[in-house]
Amino acid sequence: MYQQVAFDVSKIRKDFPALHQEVNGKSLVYLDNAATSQKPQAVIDSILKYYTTINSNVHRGVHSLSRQATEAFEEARKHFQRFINAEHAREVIITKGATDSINLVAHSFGSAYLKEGSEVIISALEHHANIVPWQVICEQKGARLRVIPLTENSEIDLEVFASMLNEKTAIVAIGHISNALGVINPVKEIIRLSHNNNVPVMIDGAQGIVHENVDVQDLDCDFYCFSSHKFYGPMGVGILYGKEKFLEKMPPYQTGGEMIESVTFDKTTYNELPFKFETGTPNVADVIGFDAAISYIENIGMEEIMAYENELLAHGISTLKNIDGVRILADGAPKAGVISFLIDDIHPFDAGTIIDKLGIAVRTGHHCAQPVMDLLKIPGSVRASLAFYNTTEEIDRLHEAIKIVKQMFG
Ligand code: 7TS
Repeated sequence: MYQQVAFDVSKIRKDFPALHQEVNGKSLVYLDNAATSQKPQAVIDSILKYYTTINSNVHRGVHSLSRQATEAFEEARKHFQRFINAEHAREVIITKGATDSINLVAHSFGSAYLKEGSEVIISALEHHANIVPWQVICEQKGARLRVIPLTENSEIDLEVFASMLNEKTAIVAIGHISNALGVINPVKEIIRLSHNNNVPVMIDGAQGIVHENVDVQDLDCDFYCFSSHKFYGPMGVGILYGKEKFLEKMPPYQTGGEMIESVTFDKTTYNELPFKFETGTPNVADVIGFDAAISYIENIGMEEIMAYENELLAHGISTLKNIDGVRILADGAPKAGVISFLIDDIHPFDAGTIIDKLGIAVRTGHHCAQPVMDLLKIPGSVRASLAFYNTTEEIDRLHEAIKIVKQMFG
């Protein structure tokens, strides 16, 4: 459907205006893509175009602008549906982001399906966004939150996981790719094992959608969520895919306008899917911007992106490992997009500060995944997270910066 172009990183970089600036007097090397990605001009243009032309509220106006905005919004939804290969557009709910999507599932699914003594399974690798909502709903319902331990290599221990599934398990909620370590979880196997026990699975795809080809029907996951802003789209928009059979039975998460069919002071009836879960005026401009981001990605091709990113990751790991005293976390585990590391016993924050002075953006700390850092008995790490617009030269700049950090603290 879309014309595929050969992968040409220098040409691609021209599409991202924010990459071409100096930070601290040096040309910027942006390696904090797991926190948020930079945006191609096509996305920025589409938002500008929306606000300068069809801006109006959706799903309610008979006037032309409102109809055009509604059409663009619903076309975007269909595009998201095709991109993840959901069976129906009504299974694609527009949210504010991955965190919002997970809260929706935890609270709405939790209120319909959790009872006293139920169990929810997550893993020790999760981002706080896939821990805290489950903790809260479990507390409210008298349910138990269980955590799959990791192997020595920081991978999910599948054997232990299989033994944890039982008739009390209400749901399994697992990240596709760990943001803190970059480990790719065996989500297909987790889903298979869970379904053998009639347990539904939610995948937190905030990092997964960025680095993997996601087909929700092939995965057979029951829920899959992600954020636009990590996937080259604007902030403030996310997607929750859910199987209709669950979404139909789940109560609304928030209430108000949009999500209703009819309101009287005696009784309110709810709108059909997906609107039952979309309360109030949505972020129309940024949904349209995310639509443009997906078109941009499709134009390059997910396969091409994945192949290039894997080469870059392999180059990064081997380059950084060459430096004496650099320890790469979860080394040897299957990984995508992330190199999380320590330099001697230098505190990650100190290292990050110097690396920033050299014009390189990396993240330091626990990366909102404090439990896995506790498990590894470290305060945090330095994390270089990659996008398809990064280059081997940029990795080499990071290599030089780490050597300078070592000299300064050595
Ligand atoms: N799940 C995972 C796996 C994540 O990496 C993140 C954000 C979230 C959920 C939450 O996404 P949000 O868009 O709702 O904020 N991860 C990071 C990170 O690694 N650095 O900053 C944010």
